[in-house]
Amino acid sequence: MNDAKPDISVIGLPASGKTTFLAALWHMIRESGAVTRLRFDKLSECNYEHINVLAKRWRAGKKQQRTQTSGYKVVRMRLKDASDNPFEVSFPDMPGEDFSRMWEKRELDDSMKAMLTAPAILLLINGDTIKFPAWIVDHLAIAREAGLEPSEGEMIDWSPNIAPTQVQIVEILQFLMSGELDIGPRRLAILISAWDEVEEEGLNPAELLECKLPLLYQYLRNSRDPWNWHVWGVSAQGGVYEDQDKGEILEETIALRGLTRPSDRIRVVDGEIMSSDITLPLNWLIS
Ligand SMILES: Nc1nc2c(ncn2[C@@H]2O[C@H](COP(=O)(O)OP(=O)(O)OP(=O)(O)O)[C@@H](O)[C@H]2O)c(=O)[nH]1
Ligand SMILES: [Mg+2]
Repeated sequence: MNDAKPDISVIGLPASGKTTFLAALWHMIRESGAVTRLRFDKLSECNYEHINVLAKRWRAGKKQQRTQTSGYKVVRMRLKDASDNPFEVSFPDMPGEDFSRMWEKRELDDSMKAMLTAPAILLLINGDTIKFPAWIVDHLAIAREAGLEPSEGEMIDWSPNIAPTQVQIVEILQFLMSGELDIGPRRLAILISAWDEVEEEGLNPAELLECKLPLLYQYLRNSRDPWNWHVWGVSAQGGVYEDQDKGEILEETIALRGLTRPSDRIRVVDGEIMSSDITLPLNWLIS
């Protein structure tokens, strides 16, 4: 893997929407006639075949497959802004579990170190699957309801992956601001993904962050670490995609597939402003 430092790194917990975001971005910056703030320059590391397969799946309205360790591919993409200044975005298209493990165990190799010391970070949080704080007794109650009653005397151990989403994320952000990863103030774009699933709650992205992830919101608002941050809601699919591997057929996906321009599925929400330009948060990160 390339050990040079990218300008922006894209990170997120398991199933946070990393691969879907990459697929939608790749499609949109190459769709003829699509209007985007940033334009494609070149791929600096990646095989086209891998990324084209992701975009093809996205266009067909199929869920991305979970990224497997064996399928781990780094994608480094060069984009350019309106003044033709190029910059590099790194998408370690790796399973989110690898990120989780890295933070749980604090183990980093050199290429990960280079990636995580990028001056700008794009962090994806799946708005549809936020894990709220819960007591072990609640986990027990849920297990019982599902008919998975633990046997007498069996203990449910705490493990980092049952921690609430916001606890894991604050931990990750603190990790990025400590020790050898501490490079001083940096920019952070928080993207609440699967926005189509949460928008009916009537909150804008910042309000959702405050209501559903209050610990994260307070950590950022109180400038506990020097993040220059902003939050967007992003729907990289525009709605629910069928899980065709399970034979699912959904009206919602059929409607999305019917749009003349696939990039019209995309929605990027900044406060009360809506756009379909998926490059806007990346543009903010480099501006
Ligand atoms: N409704 C909706 N679901 C989305 C959207 N973006 C992603 N998802 C769903 O979120 C889930 C995870 O998306 P992925 O892109 O595979 O996430 P990932 O971070 O690459 O996951 P791993 O590689 O497994 O760590 C999938 O079921 C997607 O269909 C969206 O815009 N809308
Ligand atoms: Mg993935």
